[in-house]
Amino acid sequence: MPKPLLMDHDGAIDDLLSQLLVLTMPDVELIGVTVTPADCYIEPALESAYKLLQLMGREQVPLGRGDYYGINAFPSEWRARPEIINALPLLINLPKSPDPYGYLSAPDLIIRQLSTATEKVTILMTGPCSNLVMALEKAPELKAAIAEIVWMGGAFRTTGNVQTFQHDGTAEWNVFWDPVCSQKLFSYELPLTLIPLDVTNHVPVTKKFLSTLASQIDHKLSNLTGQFWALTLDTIPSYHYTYFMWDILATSYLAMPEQFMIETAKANVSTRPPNAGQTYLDENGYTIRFATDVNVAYFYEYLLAQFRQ
Ligand code: AGV
Ligand code: CA
Repeated sequence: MPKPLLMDHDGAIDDLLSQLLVLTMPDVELIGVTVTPADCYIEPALESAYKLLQLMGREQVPLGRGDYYGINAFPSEWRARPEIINALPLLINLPKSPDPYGYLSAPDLIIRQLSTATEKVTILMTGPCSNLVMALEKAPELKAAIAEIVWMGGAFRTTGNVQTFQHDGTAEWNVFWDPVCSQKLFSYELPLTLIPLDVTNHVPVTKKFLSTLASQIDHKLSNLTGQFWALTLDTIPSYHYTYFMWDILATSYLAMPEQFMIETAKANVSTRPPNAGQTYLDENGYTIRFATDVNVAYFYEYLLAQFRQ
């Protein structure tokens, strides 16, 4: 029996690649996708999410629209990328997407899917966690319906990737966007596994990987994902602008948990400047799990195999 999965993403290129990867997994039954307007503008991102469902013949999977805008906004240049995705040759001519304002709000879709599920649901989040936290604030009893939460977020024993005013650089963006909801999520002490920068730093998007992916371009998904990834290389080649397989690594955890090194720890989230959104180890904090390492070669091979469709 495939395990039921709710996914919340925030429309960046690796979020969309992650949605596609989920749709290739035989052991996962996607029961809903909600989109957070964080690393995207919501209308084109909902269209991208719908187009990927169409491409895989899964347009019956319900989408939910995030209406809450976090505390610390993402840079606009990052948010605008789904417009380009929607114009790619494999996506532009798909039948028209629904009106983005016709969707249920994201927390309401999460509540509906959790309350009607017949077994415990796994939740994958590849953007900020606000939609889930708002759903659980409204319906706290649904915490019992969650099997595990897998979240790309945080930075524990490494520097963060936020570089902005009134900030010391210790936070990771998904946590920084809404430090208050992030701290609430930690405080629930649900089975929460973080895939933080500590482990995603091991998996950059490399030309070597893209070159191997291109050698199997006769497979439709290798063709499409190769184009997605090429769009991420338009950035300045310095640490803070290297594109990593952030969300894709978190998504792969669903299929290959045994390839990760996981640590259980007590931790907390700062909600104030100069380190708002920093996730830090703290004996008096909350119990969480986070990945510290992964079998890198296995991970890249896994992606190449999944996209040979
Ligand atoms: O901090 C990583 C998160 C991931 O969920 N996002 C990108 C991934 O979707 C924010 C981010 C950090 N650096 C970025 C980001 C960059 N250079 N471009 C776009 N987004
Ligand atoms: Ca993301």
